[in-house]
Amino acid sequence: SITPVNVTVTGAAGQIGYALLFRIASGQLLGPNTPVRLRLLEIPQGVRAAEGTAMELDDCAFPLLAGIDIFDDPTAGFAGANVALLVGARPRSAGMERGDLLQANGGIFGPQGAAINAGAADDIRVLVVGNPANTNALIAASHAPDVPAERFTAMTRLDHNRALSQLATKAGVPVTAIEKLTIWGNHSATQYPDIFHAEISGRPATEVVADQAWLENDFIPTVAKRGAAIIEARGASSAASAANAAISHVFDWVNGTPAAGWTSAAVVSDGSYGVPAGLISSFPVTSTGGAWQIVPGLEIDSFSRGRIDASVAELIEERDAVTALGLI
Ligand code: NAX
Repeated sequence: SITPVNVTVTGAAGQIGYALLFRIASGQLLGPNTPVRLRLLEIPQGVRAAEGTAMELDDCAFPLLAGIDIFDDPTAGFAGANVALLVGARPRSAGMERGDLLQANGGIFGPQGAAINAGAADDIRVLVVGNPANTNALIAASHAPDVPAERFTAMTRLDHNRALSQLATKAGVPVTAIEKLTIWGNHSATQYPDIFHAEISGRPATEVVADQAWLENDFIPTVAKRGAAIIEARGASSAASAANAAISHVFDWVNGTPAAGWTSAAVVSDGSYGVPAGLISSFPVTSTGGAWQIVPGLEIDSFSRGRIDASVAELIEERDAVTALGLI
């Protein structure tokens, strides 16, 4: 029998955690032949609720679920972890300044990075979901000097899926007809959903949907502000769709992306496309051999250049702010 893969999930008692854990335990994170052992990491106030979720996981009698352990200490929670989903974060409360938000999250992601460095498995792969995701990933990576920086990623797959859905609706095609869409930059309102390389049933998307006004005034802002629209409608932030994106990100990372096309993920920059090396920024990516590769050599026109640069400028500001705060 196969040794179970240890999957640590932080924020396990939260709403994304609730949408995520059952899918992991059912085999959707790593595939139908890989048993998983769940390690739920919460703050002390979240442990009781995590225990309740663990009871429900037990009650599903998932054949692939080899065990569940619950922790409120990061060092214990990440010990032996092969996959870590960093979902728990400090949300911005009313009147909170950005510096305070970064500081509070530095207090979470710094120690978690150190705990990953100290005790995670050699093949550890980290996906940061908790916001500000890119910069939280940068903080965690900077506290894990013995872990290759490429193992720290942040989630823009939800933005990618939102863009796929919006474009498919506009073109009147199924989402499966669309390839080569990209989310660039930060997982924030400055992100740039790029259709200039996208294809719809093999034709350039910009030919199928030749509507620059729609692109600028509808598509880009709708994708970038979708999270706020969900909160407005649902009275709570995206949870099942965020969990779905996290599942797809890790599944593709481990199992590889299909031969055609690409997806989007925030990965450490190697300097490609003018994004300063070391920043964790969203790129068009493929996965082979268990590692992400940035899709090379795409032509970037001046419209896209400006949008990418604006989002990357925000990432640089966030990096400089956490550097000034001594968080990296
Ligand atoms: P919830 O507030 O429902 O749950 C967060 C959970 O994290 C709570 O149970 C809390 O006790 C726990 N937690 C807090 N600090 C912790 C720590 N130091 N260690 C372990 N657990 C800790 O939030 P939820 O709706 O689940 O969202 C979680 C995060 O995902 C938020 O930061 C949110 O902004 C972010 N999102 C990111 C998205 C993305 O695309 N990257 C989209 C969805 C979501 O907005």
